[in-house]
Amino acid sequence: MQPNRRLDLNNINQQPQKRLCKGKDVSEEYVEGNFLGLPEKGSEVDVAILQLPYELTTSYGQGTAGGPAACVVASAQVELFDASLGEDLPAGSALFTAPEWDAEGNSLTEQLDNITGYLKPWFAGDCFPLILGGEHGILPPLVMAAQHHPLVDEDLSRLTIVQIDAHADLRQQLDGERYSHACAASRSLDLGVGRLFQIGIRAYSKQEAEVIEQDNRVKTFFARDTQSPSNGEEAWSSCLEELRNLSGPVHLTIDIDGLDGSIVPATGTPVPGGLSFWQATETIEAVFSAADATVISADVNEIVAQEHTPLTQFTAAMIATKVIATHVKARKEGRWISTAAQAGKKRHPEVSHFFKNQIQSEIP
Ligand SMILES: [Mn+2]
Repeated sequence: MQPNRRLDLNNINQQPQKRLCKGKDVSEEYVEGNFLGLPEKGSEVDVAILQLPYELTTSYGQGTAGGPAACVVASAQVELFDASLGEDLPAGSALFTAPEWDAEGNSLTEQLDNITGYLKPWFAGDCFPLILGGEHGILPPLVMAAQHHPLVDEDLSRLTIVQIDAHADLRQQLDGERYSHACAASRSLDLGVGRLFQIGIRAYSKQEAEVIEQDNRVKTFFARDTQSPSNGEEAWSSCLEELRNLSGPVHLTIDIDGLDGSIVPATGTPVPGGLSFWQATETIEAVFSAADATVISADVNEIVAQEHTPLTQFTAAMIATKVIATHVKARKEGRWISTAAQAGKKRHPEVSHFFKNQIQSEIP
C-alpha cells in the first residue's frame, strides 16, 4: 500500500462533499468513501464496487495503487442522471462500495491469489461486481474468480473478455515477469478464456501482432483502423456490430489507457491516438445490449490519481458510472437475472493457492 495515499487525495479533490447537480441540494445524502457518495440500504447488494489497489509491475508510470480510492473520491463529482437509463442512479438498485482489498501477500503470486480470494465471493451470480484497479495485472486473478460464476460454471471457454486497451497485453513476459500487466491478456488465454475481443489497440510488439494474427480466439480492432480520419467510421460501426453479436457470459475489462491519452494523462502509460470518451461509452452500451450475452462483471483499471487536476480519475469515474448505469438498465429490461440467492454485504475472502502452485510447477 502507498503510505501517503489518503494524504494525496486531500490535495486532489478539495470538496468531495458537493455534487455538481444544479438546483437540488444533495450534499447531505453524500456518504464519503462510497462510490458516487450514495448511501447504502440494508444488506442488499445489486452492484458491488471492489477496489484493488494493486501495483507490482507497472513499467513506466507509478501510482496505480492509489487509483481506485482517487476514483471513488472523484465519483462525487459525477452526475447521478444517466440519459439512456432515464433516471438518477441508483435507480432502485443497491450499490455497495466494499472495503478495499488489503494488498496483503509477501510475493507476487501470493498477492494474485489474495486478489482471487477477495473477488470470488462477489462472483456468486447474485450481484454485479465492478472492480476498480490497480494495474492490469489484476485480470488473470479476476478471471480465476469469474470462473466460479454460475454462467461460467468452472468452464472458462464459455467466457468472453472484451478488452479496451492501448496495449495488446499479449506478451509472453516483460522483463522476465510472466504476470506483468503487459501479459494480462496472454495469461487469461492460458487460463482457458474462450474469446478475447480487443478495442483501441495501438501499442504492441511483433510477437503480439503474430498472436493476434494466429490465435483464432483473439479478435482485435486496432485504433489505427477505428480512429482513421479517412475510413474510421466504417471500422467503428463493424466493431460495435460484432460486440452486439456476442453470446454467453462476458467480462468487460477497461484499461483506461485505451482512451486517448489526452483524457487520461496520469495513467501508467498514456498513449495518443486512442478512443474518445463517446467511443468508450458506445462500446459499453454495445456490449451490454448484446441480446445473447450477459455481462457478468467489469473492471476499470490502470487508474492513477492525477495531481493538480482530477481529470484522469474523473474520466475513470465517469466510465465506471456508465458501466453501472448500463448494467442497471439491463437489469430493468430483464437482460440481467440473478443466478443465486442474495448473499448480502459480509463476504470474507476465500483462500486460493492457484498462482503459487503455478509458479512452483514451472520450476524444473
Ligand atoms: Mn492493459
